[in-house]
Amino acid sequence: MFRRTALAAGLTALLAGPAAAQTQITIQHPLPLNSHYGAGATALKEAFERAAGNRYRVVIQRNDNEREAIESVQIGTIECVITSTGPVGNFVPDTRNLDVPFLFRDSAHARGVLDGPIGQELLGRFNARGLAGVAWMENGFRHLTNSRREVNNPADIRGLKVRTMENQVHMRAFSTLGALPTPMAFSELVPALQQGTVDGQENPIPVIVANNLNQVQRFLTLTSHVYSPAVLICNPALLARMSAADRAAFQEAARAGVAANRARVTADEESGVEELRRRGMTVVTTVNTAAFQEALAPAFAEYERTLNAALLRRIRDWQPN
Ligand code: EAX
Repeated sequence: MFRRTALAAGLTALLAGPAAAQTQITIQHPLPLNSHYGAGATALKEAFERAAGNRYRVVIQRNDNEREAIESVQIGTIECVITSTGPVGNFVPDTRNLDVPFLFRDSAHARGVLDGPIGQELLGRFNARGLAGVAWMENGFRHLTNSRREVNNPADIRGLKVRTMENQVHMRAFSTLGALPTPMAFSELVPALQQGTVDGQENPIPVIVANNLNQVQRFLTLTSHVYSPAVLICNPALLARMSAADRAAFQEAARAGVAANRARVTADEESGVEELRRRGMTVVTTVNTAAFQEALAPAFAEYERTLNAALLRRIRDWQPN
């Protein structure tokens, strides 16, 4: 009996011909799956696997060292990464313009700029660096936390050891405010806060909530000092190997990922502050933004000299249609 079934199964496989090879696409990102990056990656996975009829399998992995993950995409050991622009300026310098504090008025301004010609132009700059910029996702507006004292105005930041991303624009801003910026990968952040190597850090509410940074930080000030874009970057060879139809389906799936990511950021920003208060953080909600902008004047002058002043003006002048 078994012999006949085995034979039958063998014959069917033979007649069906070789099983359609499934291509695996690994997407890494630095946050828990239950996060705004996880939401984006999952929506992309579901949409693309559905569109590509299982010829592709998207695998989502956590790697909380964004720079390392970008390097892996560049050499092709993984296919894609969702990363903040934190370390991206080290690969694609033009993206540093997006990291200027107080550049974006609000999320609508940022999303509008990134979804428009400026955003597309900047994505085009990745090719020259052996990377493919696929879509702009979102991390959110960054806020300052620390374990030493309440921060109500720029003077309160003086002398604080603040972890920044590996980002020269952000480091320049914090040193201008009199803080001691310490650049490090996200993977090193929590141990550094626990050991007191640094007093504080800055991140969007969705990141602070998803990583329980309230466990290692006591004070939160809603500085909204900089908008933090995220970007889906892939290995160019992956896209080149795809058929035109699959590439279009992948781009469409990336758009679904962007929508899910941004919706999650909006939801986390709406509920996150109360959640962090509930978890015991002391939250300063009213911040004298003009005082921070004034204190950053020397840094702004330097950005106008060292970054792309014309691009910064185009971004500031952007208005919805
Ligand atoms: O992209 O490193 C950071 O603080 C980033 O905001 C985090 O990795 C999410």
